Amino acid sequence: MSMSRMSSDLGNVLPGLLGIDHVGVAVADLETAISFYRDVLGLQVLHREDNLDQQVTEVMLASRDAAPVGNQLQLIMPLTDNSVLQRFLVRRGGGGLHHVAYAVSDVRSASKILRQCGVRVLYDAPRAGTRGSQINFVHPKDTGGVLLELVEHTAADPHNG
Ligand code: V0V
Ligand code: CO
Repeated sequence: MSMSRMSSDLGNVLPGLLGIDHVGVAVADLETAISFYRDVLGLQVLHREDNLDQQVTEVMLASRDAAPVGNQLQLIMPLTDNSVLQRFLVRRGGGGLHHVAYAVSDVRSASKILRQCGVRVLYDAPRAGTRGSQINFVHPKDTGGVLLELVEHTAADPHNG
């Protein structure tokens, strides 16, 4: 699949792409990572949640002065040894940049369009993400080596405007 093919299929734009929502960093020790980003960098912990579907425990942080949407850092730690994240940590020999998440207005339609463009969208239907969002992923081998998350926030989410 060439880039020119992708461009013409999309008209150079993915409808409903709102911007970068968060960057996901995989860590083996959540508390140590929090103490760097909160106590040294000065980010604020906005949210903490266990996602049993993804088998991760996660913390969202942002600068106090950041806009309420986007600009967030997601620290993720595996909940179990069966987690895909645990495989990532073992393979990399420790933590690292795990994914970049893009906010979209409609994760189903974004997934469908990306699939039509020949990229591997991982789930047939969106799954539960942080704070009640709906998420899907594009395989890192189709994006230049970084796992890409699509996230649609729900109306009830205070971080959605
Ligand atoms: C694997 N690879 C990656 C990667 N994970 N490259 C860049 N970024 C990543 N995160 C590379 C790996 O180095 C290998 O490359 C190749 O892909 C296959 O590796 P693997 O260990 O066999 O991995 P797979 O294929 O079993 O799993 C990779 C995928 C998996 C992407 C399919 O991680 C997955 O299903 N991810 C989606 C779910 C997820 O990541 N959840 C955690 C975030 P070489 O060595 O062959 O070249 S949860 C979240 O963000 C939430 C809840 C939220 O925001 O709300
Ligand atoms: Co994420």
